Amino acid sequence: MSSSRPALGVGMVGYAFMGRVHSQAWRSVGAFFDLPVTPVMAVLSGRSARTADAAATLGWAAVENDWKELIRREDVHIVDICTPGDSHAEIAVAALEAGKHVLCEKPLANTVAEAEAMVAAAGQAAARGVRSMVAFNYRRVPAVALARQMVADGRLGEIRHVRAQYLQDWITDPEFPLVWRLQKDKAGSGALGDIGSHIVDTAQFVTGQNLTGVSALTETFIRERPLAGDSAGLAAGADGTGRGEVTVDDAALFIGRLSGGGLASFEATRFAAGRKNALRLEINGSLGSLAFDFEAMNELWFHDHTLPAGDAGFRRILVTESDHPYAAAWWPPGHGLGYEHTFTHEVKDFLEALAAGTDPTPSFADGLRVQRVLRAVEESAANDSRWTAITG
Ligand code: SOE
Repeated sequence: MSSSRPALGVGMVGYAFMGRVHSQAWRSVGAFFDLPVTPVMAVLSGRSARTADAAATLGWAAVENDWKELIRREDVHIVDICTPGDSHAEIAVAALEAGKHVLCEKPLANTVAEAEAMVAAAGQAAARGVRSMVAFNYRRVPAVALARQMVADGRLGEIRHVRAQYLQDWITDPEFPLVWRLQKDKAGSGALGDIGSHIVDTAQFVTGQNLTGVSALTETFIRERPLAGDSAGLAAGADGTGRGEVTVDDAALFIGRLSGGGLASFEATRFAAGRKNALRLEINGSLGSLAFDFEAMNELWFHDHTLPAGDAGFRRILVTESDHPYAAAWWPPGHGLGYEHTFTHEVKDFLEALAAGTDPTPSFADGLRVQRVLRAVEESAANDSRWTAITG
């Protein structure tokens, strides 16, 4: 569809879960969206001997074993960072300084200090026309984008409550191995950073408001786990060589205030047995309410409180009509989208911003804002849930 447009070479670092889903997005985006540029899957970087196989399977033309070499390449214009959080800052700052646009997985970094360095590098790069974006993909679920539009259009009136949950169950079994997502030095935090970061970003995105302070509880239910043979991802097998300490939270609960005066509650856990990827959001405003659950991601529920009580109820909007966000590019009404499409939408919006010379969102500054909430949650939880303002 977009083959006669200028080409932009993509270099991706990391090829586990996020690398696979980003590859799918880069592969398919030009087939469904009429883009102003053509992304070229130029090079994949990974440290292990499996990188070449991964590149062949996922559709990357070349391989580098050192990400620094990937950044140096002239055929790479965009660096897509799909590694654990401990390397985000180093790779992103180096890429931006080398004049490469950067798409970076979430959470932006493992600490506020790293995120601040990334924002500073992004600011300097932007002055040279080099752009950056953090990959909070759930903003690009059509139903979530529609929810934001409805709030912005005033359909909910004044926002009083936000109830956000991200519920998974993949580490409920105490014998599930100690993968990198359970190690603080690699992941920064546990459920809090991995999935709590998503609900903080989604809540702030949909309401257009920021959290100003929090009071929090965190817990680690299983403190030791079998060492992981290969800590590649969610399904890694244990290698039977002993046990190691879980150094992150298993669950985080917090309440907060929104800049517009509303109250918000958040729950992030990987111990909600039976819940697989339940990113849920309910918003109550003076004129109505919205409810969303990613496990039924093509649906948005709306209660219009201006209607006569007898008629109002909650009505289901099937977010697959051609006038819904992103939907027209895909299938006929009612046929629905999945998890991977959110990443396709993400790279589509990213590429359009690059072509237009505008700053894509969410920006690194948005990622830093989320990082400050995560830090406040950890500080509050470490201090008997003391109220902790979000500063900076
Ligand atoms: C694991 O909890 C995980 O893959 C997250 O890392 C992703 O960000 C989320 O989209 C799904 O769950």
